Parts: sequence; C-alpha cells; structure tokens
Amino acid sequence: MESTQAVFPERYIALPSERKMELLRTMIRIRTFETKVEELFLNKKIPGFVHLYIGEEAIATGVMANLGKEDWITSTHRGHGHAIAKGAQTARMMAELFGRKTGYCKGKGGSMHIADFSVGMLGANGVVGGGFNIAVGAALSAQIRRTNQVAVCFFGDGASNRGTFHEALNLAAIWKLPVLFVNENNQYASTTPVSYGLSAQHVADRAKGYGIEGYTVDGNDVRQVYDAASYLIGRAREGKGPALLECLTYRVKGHYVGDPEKYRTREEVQKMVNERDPIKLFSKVLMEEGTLNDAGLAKLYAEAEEEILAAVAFAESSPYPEPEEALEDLFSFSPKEFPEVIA
Ligand SMILES: Cc1ncc(C[n+]2csc(CCOP(=O)(O)OP(=O)(O)O)c2C)c(N)n1
Ligand SMILES: [Mg+2]
Repeated sequence: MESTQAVFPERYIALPSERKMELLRTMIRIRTFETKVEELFLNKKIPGFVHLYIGEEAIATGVMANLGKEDWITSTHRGHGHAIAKGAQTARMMAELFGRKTGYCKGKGGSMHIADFSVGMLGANGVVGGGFNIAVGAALSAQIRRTNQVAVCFFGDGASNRGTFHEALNLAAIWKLPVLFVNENNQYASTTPVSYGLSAQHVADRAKGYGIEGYTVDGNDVRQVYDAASYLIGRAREGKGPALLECLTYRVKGHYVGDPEKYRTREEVQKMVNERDPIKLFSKVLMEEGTLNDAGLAKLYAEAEEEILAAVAFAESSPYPEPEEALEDLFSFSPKEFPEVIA
C-alpha cells in the first residue's frame, strides 16, 4: 500500500497520552465487537447479513476523535465501527443484530439500519452511496441555522462510482457546505478490485472535478487519519467548505460473513494482516512513545471483551418484537399529524 506524504499540521503528536490511549481503546472496542459478531453469525445467532469493519478501525477512530456529539455522520452497510466511534451503545447495537426489541430499530432493522440520532449517527445504509445526500442535507441545515456543526459522510471506493457521489460533491462545493467526504478505499467493492472499478488512480483525484480539495492518506495509520481529519473538519467548521479525504485501507474479512472470497488469494489477505493491521501498528507506536506497555494493552482488550460480552448477554436476554409491531415506526411522522407536509 502506498502512503502519501503528510501535508497536514501534525496535531496527533501534541495530544495528551490519555487521548492517544483513547484512540487505541476505540479501535480495540470496534475490533472486539466485530470479532464477536463474526463468531455469533457463524453460529447462526444473528440473522440477515453482516459486513465487518475489521482492519479499517483507524479510519472511524481517527475521524471521530475530531467530532462532537452535535456533529453528524452518515455511514454505510459496513457501519458498526462508525457507530461505536461516534458513541453509540454496543448493547443496543448487539440487540439490533439479534433482532430484539431493545435494539436501535426495535429489532426490525438489523446491521444496515443502525442509527442513533442522540449522538449524531444518522444511520448505516443498505443502499450503497445512500449517505451522500443525507450528509449534504445535514450540512445544509447547519449552514442555514448558522451553527458550527459539521457532517461527515463515510463511503466506500465502490460508492464513489455512484451518481449520488457526484451530485453531492457538486452541491456541497457550490454552496460551500460544512461536510467532509471520507472515502474508505479498502481495495474492493464486493468482488470488484479497485484497480478495475475505479476510473481514476485515486478516489481523491475526483475532488478536482468539483473544485474542492482531495487528499489521500494511509487509512491504517490512525495518526495520519487524525491529522487530516482535524485539519479538514476545522476548515469546514470555519465556513471554508467541503473536502474529500481518501483513506487507503484493506478489507481483511470477506465482503460479508460467509463470502467465499474467490476473487483474491489467501496470501494477499495474510500479508495485509501480518504487515498492515492498524491496531498492531498503533500499539507499536504507543509502546515506542512510552505511552503503552504489555499490561496496558492486555487491560484494554480485557475491558473491551467484558463490555462486548455484556452486550451479548443484554441482547440474548431481550425479547423479540411482537408480530403486531411489524408495521409500527415505518414513517418518521404520521401524515394525519402533519397534513401540510403531504398537501
Ligand atoms: C445501490 C446499490 N447497489 C448495489 C448494492 C449491492 N452492494 C452492497 S455492498 C456493495 C459494494 C460496496 O463497495 P464499497 O462501496 O467499496 O464498500 P465496501 O463494501 O468495500 O466497504 C454492493 C455493490 C447495494 N447495496 N446498493
Ligand atoms: Mg470497498
């Protein structure tokens, strides 16, 4: 994987050690959640489809460390990591995956519909490229209301080939909206390698077509993601408009749990796991800095394991929704209550 030269002010380095440890903690919490979800899915405890974020944790973590609860994000079908890093509760997420009433969508949405408006997580999305226009709308609302909120739209390399990408970038650019488009270039869109599916060399190159800035960073290095996001989110907050940040990463697991993965070799995957694991890379950095030791690392894993086991216990002990509830909560408002909306 190529990594581009840092062009951003180096803010990671100035963070206090608690904040650096917090970055690692978030990455480990996401990894532990996802590892458990994979196991549960293979044991047929979780229905539907799940897409894992393993190997991509540095992106959600590095970006979200620059956002507050009042800021918004839109997510993808691979959204667990975004939700966790934005502050969603793992117990309610797990309950949703289990299809239980205590889940974020009362057990009726599953993995690809997890949302938590109370922390600014506007939703995972089963529609590839479905988040672009939601993020642009959120950013427009911030601009109109003159708040200093920012919206971040996470999307894949495959999603950058959708029409919604292009219309969203254009509108955000001409109206100078406070939105950051964060591309997670994990080298594949389902079975299609980016070397085949992308017309440009980099997703970031496409920014030029809309007159905005585009950058490529190593998405497996949380420090690079943090610095880039800090700068670009800061600019958006100051009214300087949108930008496109491409984070190069690698999807370590199949497209979905159960993917036969006929489109790549085991050797390719193993090399990335061995050499480019974002958690291993960052743990090493923190150890070299003297911020972390083996006991500290083991403690982070133990705490995450405890949290996720508690989430599973919560999910398993929660009831399923009743069949009579199937048609409830389908609309965000009742047309009877707001006749002017449908007039
Ligand atoms: C509009 C639309 N087209 C196709 C699909 C089927 N689909 C689900 S995920 C996916 C690939 C997405 O690739 P990418 O955007 O790179 O995200 P990644 O899975 O790599 O995170 C496709 C084609 C879909 N869900 N929605
Ligand atoms: Mg992809």
